[in-house]
Amino acid sequence: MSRTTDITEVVAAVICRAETVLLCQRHDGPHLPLMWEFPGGKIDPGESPQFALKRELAEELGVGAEIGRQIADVEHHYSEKSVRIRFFLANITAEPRAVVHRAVRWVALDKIADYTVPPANESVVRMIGKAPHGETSLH
Ligand code: DGT
Repeated sequence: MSRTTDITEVVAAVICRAETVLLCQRHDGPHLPLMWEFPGGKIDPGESPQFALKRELAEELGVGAEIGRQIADVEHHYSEKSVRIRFFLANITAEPRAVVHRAVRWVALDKIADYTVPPANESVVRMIGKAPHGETSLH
């Protein structure tokens, strides 16, 4: 079997609002416990990345969403699995609720370094921490 078939395809949303970004805390568990991730999840068979991300944001945050451009494409290998995560800018239509996460929080961009993120997210966090406002907004 080729290695690429073992990669889990994931999408995640970078949702910025007034110098903050939405981070979601994972539950205490075996995989990435209590880390702060961007909302999103696995792409189901037959879904486009954008469709999958809209579905995940509805399921995880209880909101509608507008998906913007892709800002990063990261491959990461955990000991037990490999993921490819595509990160998209997005806007949401309502205040998010922690439907599946332990907590959701709007984090000031200059405080984001205080949050422990999954290793696969570190380059994206550095990028948005430095980006001028116009580059993280959808329009
Ligand atoms: P699972 O694997 O079905 O037990 O459930 P999760 O919650 O571990 O996995 P899921 O469906 O959210 O898939 C996302 C995978 O990507 C998971 O291995 C965690 C990893 N990941 C790394 N950074 C992020 C991120 O910023 N957002 C999300 N949603 N996943 C991330």
